[in-house]
Amino acid sequence: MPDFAVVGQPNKGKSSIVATLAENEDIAISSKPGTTRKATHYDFSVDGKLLYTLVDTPGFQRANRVLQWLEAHVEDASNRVDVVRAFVAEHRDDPKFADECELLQPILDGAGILYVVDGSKPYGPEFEVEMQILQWTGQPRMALINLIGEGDYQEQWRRALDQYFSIVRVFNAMLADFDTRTNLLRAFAELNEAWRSDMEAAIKALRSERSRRLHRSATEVADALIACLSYTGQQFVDEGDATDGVAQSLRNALLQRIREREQRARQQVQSIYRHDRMRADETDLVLLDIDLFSEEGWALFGLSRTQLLITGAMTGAVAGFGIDALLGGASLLLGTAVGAAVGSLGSWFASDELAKTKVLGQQLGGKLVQVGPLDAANFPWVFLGRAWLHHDLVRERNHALRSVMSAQMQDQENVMDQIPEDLRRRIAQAIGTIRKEGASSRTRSQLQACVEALFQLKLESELAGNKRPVYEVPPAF
Ligand SMILES: Nc1nc2c(ncn2[C@@H]2O[C@H](COP(=O)(O)OP(=O)(O)O)[C@@H](O)[C@H]2O)c(=O)[nH]1
Ligand SMILES: [Mg+2]
Repeated sequence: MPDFAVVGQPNKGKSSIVATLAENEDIAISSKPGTTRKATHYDFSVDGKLLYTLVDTPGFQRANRVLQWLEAHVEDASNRVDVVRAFVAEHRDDPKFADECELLQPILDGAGILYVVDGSKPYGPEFEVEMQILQWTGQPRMALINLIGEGDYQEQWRRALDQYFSIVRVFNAMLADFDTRTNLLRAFAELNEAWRSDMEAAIKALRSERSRRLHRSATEVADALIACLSYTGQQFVDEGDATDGVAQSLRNALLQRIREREQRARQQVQSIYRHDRMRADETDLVLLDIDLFSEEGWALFGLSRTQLLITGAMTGAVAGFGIDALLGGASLLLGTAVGAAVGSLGSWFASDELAKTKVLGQQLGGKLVQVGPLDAANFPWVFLGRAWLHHDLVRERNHALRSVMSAQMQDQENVMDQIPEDLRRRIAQAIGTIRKEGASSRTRSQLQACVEALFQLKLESELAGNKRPVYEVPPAF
């Protein structure tokens, strides 16, 4: 399988590139130069199959001295790689050249070269020395221009790099999307004929893994929603004892259980995308952070009141449970009057309407207080809206990004109002059936297919004028 050694000066984003291409969130990335001391191999496998290996290396430290040594020891152009080999053999234990030996060894072992430079800083002759050393190895090589700061010296860099590298690309390991990543792998295939079929297989595997991940995530989210719709809380109380306090604490416990189930689904989705170590506080998104049961969250992630009504009326799903609550008594109005009455209102949230309390008399005396299941019409939409945004953020998040995830949207936007009508209708039907009849394997796969269709939609255009959610980049950048 192809190996690629990522080399360059310290602090040019080598480890970041390795983290993104190997989907490894454990690789140390730091603004402190010298964080990477040893050449480390990171295998990238999908479905148990090794696709390629990336080697993270320390940066060049004494390139000038190395080139001097090489030039002093070369006899003719045909034995250049042997001279590099001799250099490493002779200096292996010399601490002065520890970094150079570490970075050259994998190349001498057959790795392709990915030379990383920072295109936001000017080119300088000191880089030419490094490029020459790499050229001496004779290995296939590509240059990656990383734009770390504000400046733009790409043209200058390209002119220099073109002389030493067969392919020169701009690549941002933090923000590259899936297509940019696969395009880069395609360029790897062009570097060396011998790698072509392996790299093409890797791209194919990556694509099918992407749809598999989406499918698995949709299944997790559908299952979590089904579970949340089924939860109830019950407690026995003696005859004559008050039930209000009991109902209140059952209700709080029910909501808490649902919050935790949502959290678990998020963890599972993160795990599917190999973001296991993303801690809870790192997913405390500006938006996803909003409490599952809050007016603010429902306004953003639920259907608007109008859409809820239209969707409910279309499918008959709302009618059974709470159309009066939904309309605040407006259901006495008819036809267009209803639309007009609710059209100007935002989304609907009433915390006391979330779940009903029943008090059941018992044969042997006493009472059973039951709270739930949750019957608020908008709950499933809020749940799915949040899951959609969360999935989108996790899926597009590169493993080099260590910052807090964040997205921005216009406050007044109803996320779920943006999905196409036929999908909205399908979701409403699936949820309606699950609420009425409970989940069967048929309704489960119906809902799961809906969630999968939802996750395939891009959260974009209507959102705050941004093409995509904005991913916040840490201030240090
Ligand atoms: N803005 C920005 N910062 C980057 C990019 N790549 C790396 N960095 C930052 O640059 C620093 C060095 O990155 P690292 O990958 O550890 O570089 P290495 O020393 O070459 O391995 C870290 O603080 C990174 O977060 C990039 O594409 N854009
Ligand atoms: Mg590093």
